[in-house]
Amino acid sequence: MRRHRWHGRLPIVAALASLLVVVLASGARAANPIIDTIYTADPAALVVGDTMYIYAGHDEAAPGAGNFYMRDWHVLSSTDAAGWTDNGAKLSVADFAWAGADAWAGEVEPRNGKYYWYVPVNGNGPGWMDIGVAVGDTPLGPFRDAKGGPLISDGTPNSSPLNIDPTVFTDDDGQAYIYWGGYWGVRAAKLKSNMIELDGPVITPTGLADYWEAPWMFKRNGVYYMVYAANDTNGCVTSSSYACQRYATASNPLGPWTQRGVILDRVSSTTSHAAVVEFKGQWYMVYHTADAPGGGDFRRSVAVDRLYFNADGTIQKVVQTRGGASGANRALTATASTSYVSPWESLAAVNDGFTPANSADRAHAVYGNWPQQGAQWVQYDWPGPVTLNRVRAYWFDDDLGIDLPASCSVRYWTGSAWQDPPGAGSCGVAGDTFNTVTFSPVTTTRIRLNITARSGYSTGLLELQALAP
Ligand code: FUB
Repeated sequence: MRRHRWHGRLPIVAALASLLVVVLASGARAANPIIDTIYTADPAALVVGDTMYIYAGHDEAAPGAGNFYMRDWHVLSSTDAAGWTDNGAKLSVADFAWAGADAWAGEVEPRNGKYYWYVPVNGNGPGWMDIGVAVGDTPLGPFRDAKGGPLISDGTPNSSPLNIDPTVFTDDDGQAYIYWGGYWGVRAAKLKSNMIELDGPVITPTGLADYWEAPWMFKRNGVYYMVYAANDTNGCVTSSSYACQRYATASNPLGPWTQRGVILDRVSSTTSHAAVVEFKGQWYMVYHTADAPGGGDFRRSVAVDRLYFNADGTIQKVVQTRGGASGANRALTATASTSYVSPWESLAAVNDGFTPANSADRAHAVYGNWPQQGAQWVQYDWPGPVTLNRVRAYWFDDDLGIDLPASCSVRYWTGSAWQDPPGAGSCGVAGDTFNTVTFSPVTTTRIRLNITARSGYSTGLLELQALAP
């Protein structure tokens, strides 16, 4: 515990003591879907340094619309695969002078310090979808058309019945490959080292059984993996309006492939589109669903879940989590409010998913209520019911006017009143650690942490978790 007796800012107390301000902060996103401020789809993942980027389509269809309305692509990023930032639209159909609509599923491949973004778009030429390529100097661009026309179109010999969904993979020897195609028509070709021209003929790879669309290629332990959307009724889906994700393996980047099974069951949207990526020693599947509020088949949202390999290199089926996995920190999807936050501090700090090193850790923003004293509170609200059985508080202590509290208690909203959670243990006030309050599970839309300050001090929090059973 830190002790401090500095009161230099206390004269302001009188001026501010009467303030009881409710401040709203939107929670960082980590539970699925990872972003709900816009609808996102067709994710492709790329790890650069300590950041995972997701290059996602942007669904803008009106509620109830029966078609895609997609004009640009957004880049999402995270340094922990839990809290995600939408960096905005970084490429749009308008960046391709020869295209007119349909910003469908793309993928970014790094090469020679540049980032090549392969995207299907409705070209203004004959046929429907073409594949173009943009280039940028950083993972966030800015990106520009790298070619001035399609890389692949209906005029490309042996092209797919629908030229969509490119995935680009660069092997250890530097040879890059592009796979793509829809309407059951998967195709593959080598790319020249300039990354904007095909190198040799388009082939029709074999063994990708029940392939429908959305290929994603990667390599692990010398084995080539292809994940793709299938819509067969032989173990994939019961209605071919939907899709699952199957995967296949090969010992050569152009196949032949051996289909290995389903690794993502049907999602809530009719389409299914996935990427698989290793990030900071863990493997993830990034995919889309219709799970966001107001979502649908043309208003999809990107989700991220863990993916596990067996010892023999086969892949376990991904467990789709909604609103967070069991034991997940539901605070990440809550809206926080408080009795008071100092104007220079941040209420959003309490549910940004940060794990502090100690109670004085200012590596992230912090919540503090100086110069308020006495009773204060921090509350979480959810748009729908969540089930919780633990709350964990990491107290902030700045060795100045903010100290560890004298006491605290957790309460939950029954729908008409605040109540103690059944069997709630004591509310700890230790520094440099998470203080856990455990109780029998409650299903609620609100919880509140009541805080009583030590005499002469204010209080603060670095993180306040609310955990699912
Ligand atoms: O988003 C438009 C299309 O839906 C994509 O290109 C397909 O993979 C499917 O997700």
